[in-house]
Parts: sequence; C-alpha cells; structure tokens
Amino acid sequence: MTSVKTTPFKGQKPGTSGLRKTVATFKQRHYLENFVQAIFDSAPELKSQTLVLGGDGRYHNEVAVQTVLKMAAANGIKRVVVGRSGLLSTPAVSNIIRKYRACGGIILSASHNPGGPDGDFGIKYNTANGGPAPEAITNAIYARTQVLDNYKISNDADIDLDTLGDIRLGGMQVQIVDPLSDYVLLMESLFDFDAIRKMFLGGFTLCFDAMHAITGPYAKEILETRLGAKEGSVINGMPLPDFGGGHPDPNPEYAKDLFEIMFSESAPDFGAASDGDGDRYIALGKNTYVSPSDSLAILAANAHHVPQFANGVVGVARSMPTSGAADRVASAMGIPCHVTPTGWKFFGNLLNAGAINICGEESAGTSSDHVREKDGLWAVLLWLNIIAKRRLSVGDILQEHWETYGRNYYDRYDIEAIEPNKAKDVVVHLENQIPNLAGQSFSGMLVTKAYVFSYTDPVDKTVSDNQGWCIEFGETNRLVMRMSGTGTVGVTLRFYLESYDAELPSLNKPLQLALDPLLKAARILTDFERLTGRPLDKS
Ligand code: G16
Repeated sequence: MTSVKTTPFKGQKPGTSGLRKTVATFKQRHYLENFVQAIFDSAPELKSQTLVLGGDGRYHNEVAVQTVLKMAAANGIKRVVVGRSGLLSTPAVSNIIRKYRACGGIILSASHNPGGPDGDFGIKYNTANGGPAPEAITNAIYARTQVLDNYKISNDADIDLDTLGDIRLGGMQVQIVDPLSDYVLLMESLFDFDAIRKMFLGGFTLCFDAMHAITGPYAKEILETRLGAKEGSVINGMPLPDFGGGHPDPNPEYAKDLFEIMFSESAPDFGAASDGDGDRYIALGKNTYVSPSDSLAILAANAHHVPQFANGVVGVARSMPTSGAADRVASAMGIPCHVTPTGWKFFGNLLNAGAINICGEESAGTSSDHVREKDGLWAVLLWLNIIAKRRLSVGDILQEHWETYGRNYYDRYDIEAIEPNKAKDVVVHLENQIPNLAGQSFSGMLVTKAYVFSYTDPVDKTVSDNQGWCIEFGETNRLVMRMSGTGTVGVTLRFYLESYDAELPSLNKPLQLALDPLLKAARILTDFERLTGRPLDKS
C-alpha cells in the first residue's frame, strides 16, 4: 500500500448525477484517484464493509475499475462485488447493493454522454439503499476534494476480472459476479413473463435499440432468450467503448435507427431504446413516439395490470420540468404526486419512506421502488406487460390516455456548450424579471406565476434552492429554464415548454404549432439570442 501525495483539482463538484468530465480530464494524473479518495474519506462507514463496483464499459472503464479496486483495498474495504469485466448497468448496481446488503456502490459512467477517447467519463457514489448519494454527501465529497493532500492505493498488479468467482487483492475479497443474473431474476419476480411470452408467440414484434451500450446483453437475455422475441429484435446490441461512434441518448435526435424503423411501413409493434448505462429508455409504437412525460403518466395509470403493482400505486413523483401529465393521473387515482428537482437522488427519500412507488423524469427515466435508480429495461417490460394484458397497440393506449386525461404538449430545447459568461447573462436577465412578471403578457399569454423552484424534502426537510426558473401562464401553459448539471463543456441551458389541452378535436395538433407561443415567449423573456449570439431552436 502506498500513500501518494497529491494536490486538489478545481471543479470536482458532482453535478446532477455524479462527477462527469471529458476523458482527457479524467486521464490527468491523480484526477480519478483524488475523487475516489474523497468518496472513501466522506463515507467512513464503507470501511470493513462491502462495496459494489461496475461501469457501463465506456472507454477508460477498464483502467478506472482497476484503480478503484486498488484504492478500495488500501482504504480498508472488506469486500468488493464487481461485475465481470468491470461491467454493470446502473440499475443492476442498485439492485446488487440492495440484494447483497452492501454499504454503497461506485458506478463508472457518464450515462447518455458520448464515449471514446474524445468523449466523456464519469463516476458516481450510491449509498446503502442503492440510490445516488444525496446532496449532503456529494457536497461533503466535493469539500474533501478541495483539501485532499494524499490518497491511498495498493501496489498489487491488476486483477483478472473476466472470470467469475472470488479472488483476493491484498486483504480485500473481490467477488466477480455475472452482470446479468441478479437483474434478470429481479425482473422475473416483478412481471408476468408468461403473458409477455405468449404475446411474442402470437406474433407480436419488437425492436430494442441498445445503442451499442451496456443494455445490449441484458436486453438479449431477457427479451430474446427468456421472453421469446425474435432473434435480431435487439439491434446495436454489442456494447462498444465508444458506442460505435454514436451518442447513447435515447431521444428522437440520437436514436435515429430506431425512429426510422418505427416510422416505416414495416414497423414492429413496439420499439424502445436505452442509454449508455441502461437507466433511461424511450417507448414507441408503429408511427408513434411516446414522450417520456406521457410514458410516466401512462405507466402509472396502467400499472395495476402488472403483478408488481397488484396492491396499486401508492404515490407518484416527477421532476419539476417533467410535464404535469402524471399529476392528472395521480389526482384521478386520489394519490399524491410529488414534484422534485431534477436528479434521481431526490426520489430516494420518498421511495424509502414508501410515499411513492412510481417516479420519472422528462429526461427519459422512469422507475419504481424495486431499485433506487431509474431503470430503462424495467420500464420497457412494464410497457410490454401492460400491452400483453390490455391487448391494445401503443398508439391506442396513447390516444386513450389523452382522451381520458387531456394532452400535455411538451418539448425541450437544449442549447449546449454556451460560454459561461453569456449563459450567466441570460440567467441574470431572466432572474431580474421574475419578481415583476405576474400580470404581464407574452405572445398573447398572461403570466400568472413566476418563481425560482425550491424544494423542501418532505422526509428529511432538506431544502434545495435554485432548481430552475418557472413561468406559468394560467393552468395550461408553462415555460421552464434550467441549467443542466450533466454537460461537460461550457454551460447547457434547457428550455422546457408545456401546453395542456383537453379539447378532443385538438388532441392531435402538430407539437410545434401547440408550443409556438411558448417558444416565442422564451425568446422574449430570456433575450437568449441577443445575449448569446445563438439561435434558440433545434439546429
Ligand atoms: C441524470 C439524472 C437525471 C436527470 C438527467 C439530466 O441522468 O440522474 O435525474 O434528469 O441527468 O440532468 P440535467 O438536465 O441536469 O442534464 P443520467 O441518465 O444522465 O444519469
């Protein structure tokens, strides 16, 4: 064991979901080690306990896994449960932490961000409940990174992670587990696999785009091998360190292969994609795309068809920028809908307290209390189980939902890599107007409420301020702007537009038409284009 002298790096503050930086940043000498030491110093309870470790297999995963293992050994961790070849999807890590009663977990992933030598890398700490560490812990980790002057690492050679079983690294036990088996067992315990299998036997067709990321093997095992979807239903199923040069973010822009298939003459009955580390998903039907906000609402409204929810949905939660579609379902069911800041960590206390058992976000994450992470494949199986029971197409389920609850037209504009000073000008410009906006009209809409979103956790009363700028135009229209916490270059500003309509004839308006007044209002209110020199559009 060696104690290595080091000096702090600026900016090792975990964002929405751990520390995400470019690979080049992570490759700097001591960069990863400093952050890992800060985790071990801030979570002394890990000593003499079990830690779970795995990553999404992106470029730098192999090197980073060995480094974390050697540092865990030097820091007195008793046992590390690690996925074979250092691989585990994010929901699989969460499950293993809970199932093996581990004290915490380290996930190596930059999620939906691109990979490869010029891409991004990331690291995240999850606590004993299987969920992302809450802000109190991530703040402590950050504070520690700022004063750290040494880290501990074992001098042992790299260990072979490709063979299942137990080996020792110094005084520490390393248990190498199959990344799939515990997760597959969990899924089998939650859903009616027989009903889904019968549906596939009856000719139901599926296309699952794994985007060359971690879910490929999980999806092949569950969808093709166990459930009998036709071989080849999982596309781009081979995980690659650079995701085949793609951007593993399941959205209309990056999951182009899938969208082409689902909007073609020969579209299968169901389409889905997941992201780099397997926690996000999107759902599609023939010529139909279900927005993540609608998907959350539909899954909540139909969950009772599925064994996992035999006792019903007790409460729902969504992040603030997510559309209010789930609120309408919750209100019709007479259950609460909690509105949290963006970031899966904010659902943790509600799930632990049993206050909710479905939650989700507009950023394509939905999950339940079966783990403490969002879970892409779980959401896909929930959809499949609902379709198997209801025998309706995705398009019919979506249309039925809108006709029952009304439609929340919804879209998000992301402007990435803005120069920090210019982004600050936009923020200051909007923030200065907030106190005086109520009563003013913008593109024909009257502002009824304008505020900076702040959240008080109902369980531990922690207050999280400055979680986004919200402007409401009556009950039906809303504009939100927030700063992303997952970008790695400059500042990413996100603009979320939402317009509710319950009138039957107008449920199928083109999205752009429905949201155009809000986009105009966003341009006026933020003066974005003048202040940044960038267009506020999708180019
Ligand atoms: C993470 C968080 C999500 C969040 C998303 C986007 O997802 O876990 O809660 O919605 O980032 O965050 P932002 O808008 O700040 O970029 P993931 O899948 O990237 O880990």
